[in-house]
Amino acid sequence: MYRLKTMLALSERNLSTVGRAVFCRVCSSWTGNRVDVSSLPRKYATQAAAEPFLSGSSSAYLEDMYSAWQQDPSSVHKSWDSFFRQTAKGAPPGQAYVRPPTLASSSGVPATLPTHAVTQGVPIDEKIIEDHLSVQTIIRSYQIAGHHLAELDPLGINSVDLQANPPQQLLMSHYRFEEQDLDRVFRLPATTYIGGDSAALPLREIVKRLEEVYCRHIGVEFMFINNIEQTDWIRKKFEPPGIMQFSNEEKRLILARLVRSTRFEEFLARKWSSEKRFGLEGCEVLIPAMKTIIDSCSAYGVDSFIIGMPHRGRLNVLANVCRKPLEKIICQFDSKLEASDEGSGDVKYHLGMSHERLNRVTNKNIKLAVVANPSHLEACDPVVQGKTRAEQFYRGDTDGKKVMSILLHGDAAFAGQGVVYETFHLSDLPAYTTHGTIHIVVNNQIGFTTDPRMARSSPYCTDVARVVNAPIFHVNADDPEAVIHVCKVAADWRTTFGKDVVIDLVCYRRFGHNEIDEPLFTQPLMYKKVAKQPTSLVKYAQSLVANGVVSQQEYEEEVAKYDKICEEAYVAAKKETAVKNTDWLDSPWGNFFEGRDPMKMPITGVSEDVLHHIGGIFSTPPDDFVIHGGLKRILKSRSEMVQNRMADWALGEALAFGSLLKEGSPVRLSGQDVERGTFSHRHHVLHHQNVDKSMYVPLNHLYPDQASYTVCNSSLSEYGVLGFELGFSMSNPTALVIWEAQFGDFANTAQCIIDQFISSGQAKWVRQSGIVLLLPHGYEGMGPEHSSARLERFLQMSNDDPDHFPPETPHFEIQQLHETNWIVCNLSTPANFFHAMRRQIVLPFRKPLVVMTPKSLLRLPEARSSFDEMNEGTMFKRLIAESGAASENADGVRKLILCTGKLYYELVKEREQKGVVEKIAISRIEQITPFPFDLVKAEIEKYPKASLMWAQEEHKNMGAWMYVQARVKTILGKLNKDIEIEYAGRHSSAAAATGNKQMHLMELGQILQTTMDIRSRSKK
Ligand SMILES: Cc1ncc(C[n+]2csc(CCOP(=O)(O)OP(=O)(O)O)c2C)c(N)n1
Ligand SMILES: [Mg+2]
Repeated sequence: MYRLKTMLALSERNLSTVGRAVFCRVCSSWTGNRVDVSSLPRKYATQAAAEPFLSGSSSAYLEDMYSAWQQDPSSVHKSWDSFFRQTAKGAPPGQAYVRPPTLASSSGVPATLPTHAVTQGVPIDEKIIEDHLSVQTIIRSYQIAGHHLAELDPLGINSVDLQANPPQQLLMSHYRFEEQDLDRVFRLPATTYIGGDSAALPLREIVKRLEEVYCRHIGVEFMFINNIEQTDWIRKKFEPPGIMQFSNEEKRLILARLVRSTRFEEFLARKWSSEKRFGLEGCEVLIPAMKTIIDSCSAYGVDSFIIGMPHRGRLNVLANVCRKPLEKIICQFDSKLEASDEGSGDVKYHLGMSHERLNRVTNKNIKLAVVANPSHLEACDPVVQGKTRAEQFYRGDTDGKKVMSILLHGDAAFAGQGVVYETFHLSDLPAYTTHGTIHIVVNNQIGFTTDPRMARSSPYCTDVARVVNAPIFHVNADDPEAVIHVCKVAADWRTTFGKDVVIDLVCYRRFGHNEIDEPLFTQPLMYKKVAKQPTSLVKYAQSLVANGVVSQQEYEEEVAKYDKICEEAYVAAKKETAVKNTDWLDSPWGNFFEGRDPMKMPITGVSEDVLHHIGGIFSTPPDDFVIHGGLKRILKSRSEMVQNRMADWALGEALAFGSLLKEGSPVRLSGQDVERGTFSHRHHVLHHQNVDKSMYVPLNHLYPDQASYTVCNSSLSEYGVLGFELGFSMSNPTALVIWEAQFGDFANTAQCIIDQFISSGQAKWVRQSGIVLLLPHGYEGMGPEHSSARLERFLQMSNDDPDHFPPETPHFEIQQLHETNWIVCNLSTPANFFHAMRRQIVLPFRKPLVVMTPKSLLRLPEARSSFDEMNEGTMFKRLIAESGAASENADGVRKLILCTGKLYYELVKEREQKGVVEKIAISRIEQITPFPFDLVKAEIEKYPKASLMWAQEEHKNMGAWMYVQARVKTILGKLNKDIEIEYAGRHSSAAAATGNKQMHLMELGQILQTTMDIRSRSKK
């Protein structure tokens, strides 16, 4: 017997009481081990024997039997077949039961069932039923909980599920069996495949086979999945005898791949002993594992793999999975080589790449992309998913048969980082699914210096995956064949069900966290054990040599062959004179940039006809489509606006989207409640009031040959969903991809995506993205959390120099856009919003765009735009200059107020009321970054006698004040003007806004009062 681990999970209900000593005697006879009775918890089963037949306690078993019978009556024992038939005919349970045959027949094969009439009322042989229930329960217990006892830790010191003892439900319980019962033959239930061709087996053999399947080097965690077809499928992949057999050729392939993986790390360690590379030592099997997944999925038709992974083993994956030329990797170790192209670069274990190669096993071409990622663990998960989804979308790969993602994780990060959970929750949503991701956890049982016991509260580091019913295959990484088997099953699973699956590679970390760390400081015992541990390559090679699969000489030749490849690459790398950041691009855009003049500022207006056509369809529901009365009114007023050639915010947005769709650019708008719009202003999806799930998206019915529009309410996640949309935007530069926050301040839960990817992605990884962030912003008395989208943070991360006035060339505007890391706007008119959206796509390059979007302006009549501002020849305005009375008599103007966003309308109203329309000019800065130095300068020059003021509704330590002040100072210096810019706005504060409406109004009143005071003169 493999181990003393006979279990009875959740089983007491089916068993009658038997003394614990009997159980222990039985177990020890099976295993040869002595069982200490006193150490067993004293637990007694319920008196199942005393229960009437079919009490509630047997219901789980019965349910299984019943569903198996429903699918195939011959799959259950005849006694059950008969029972269910009788019940179906209406017999009460007590009478439906028919006495079974003698199961422990002398021949060892169960006798066939004698038929009895339902009404005969033959007494029930409860012992036989209970024995069968017990066997069934034993089998089920292994299926449910065998993984807890599997030998997963190659070091044999830790319990990978953090349980020193078998968990509660695996406590050895009470059997009714005596020693001699082990040789009794039991018919196997339909819910197991351990029998192979045998329909019945002796109990001893049943337990032995279950131990082999569930308690050796693979721990299959799957019985929590609430789908019979799927659990049955998994059983078929692990239970049949001999299922895990490999041909000699397959074994040699595993060995060759293990040689590459192991010798690559050894090569790097030899050449750069103290250089950080986050080596894979201790989990070298990762490389054969990934290659197996790719081989299998390639055979199933996948030709594009998008991979996300952390630091550990990344170089090895690039070299041996993606086959990035070795010399390119080696070059990254040469600190003297500078990048010859754009970008500030990143450390070598964060870089991405994209590569096409021939898969030698399937002889098919495949594309492999590893997505660049920051140090922030797991942050790239949703990005990979978005990129994968986008590729599937553009290729029409509606069920993920061509493009798939593989995500690698560390054990500590997988358990600890919330974005893992957020990403899992996207996995089955219609607009976000990638039809199954294969997750591989490099579970080295440590996170930097922290033990699993201190790093997570869940038994396994993989428990998060259970929320989406992903099967989890724990596997001892020192058993390469077991690893390869689960990889094949994982690939089959994805292909069959299109759902996520997790491979938990339980391994160890041979050295410290990085190459200069000393692990003995913190894990002395573990590392003493590691020091004695031969590599899995050595162990596997020895076993293959011993079994005659390869000779020692063949093995050594394989090693020498790869060592030579590394050495040759090393020599070749020495000859390289420069590195190129573009060599490490994860999402190259082919010839997108070709033929585009990077200095051409595009015009964004569209023809009057187009505006009318889109506006008309956008405001008209189809005939016979019953919409809500309130919505009818909204559409009617939209229609009137179109007739009057006016647009409110929602119409301006729709006109932008619609015109891009017409021109062939797909548009995707994703975020919480975006379909209707948080403020009920958008209504991009019309719902039939009488037909369930009948919807109509007007923007998808504009033109027969238009691009497709996707508008999708997301899960309640910012980090996950923004990451996803960023990934989506990376795939195709011709698409407009937009993420909208419910309120702008919620974007800070996605701060990592904003900081690490969006603001700095191009600098670090030469990766462009035209993603748009719509962040509702504005002080309207809604309290601290619904007012500010934290404009100041975006401005602080902008890369333009406050002290540098760029050269005033004809290309000023486009040059600034070309150089900026992103564009930050606070827009005040629908027309400008329309142009900003369109400009994203017609620009000759891509830049992220962050827009502070309005709330009250959505309905403010003054904040509407005429079609004149959107039709041909019009374009985006970085600054909207004063155009009223003040501008007509500039010399008489006493004050120039610069502002941004919705405050403009409040200032204008106040100016009117105070009767100072001719004395105060108000100009709006619409694009804050890159700062319109040239236009602000022109405004200041225009009003030579005016003082200068910045007005904002945010607090002084927030909003655009500090950003604007520094840049206006530069302008004033250039103009030799001896004035300063004054401030009007809320005082500094810790909270973003007051929670008190009265206070809010008071503060606003003070701001307006300060702004309208024309006595001030901003002298230095
Ligand atoms: C979000 C985040 N927090 C903290 C860190 C610092 N850090 C780098 S590696 C590491 C340990 C990771 O452990 P694990 O996920 O098990 O991966 P391993 O290094 O063991 O392969 C930590 C805490 C980080 N990189 N990212
Ligand atoms: Mg770890």
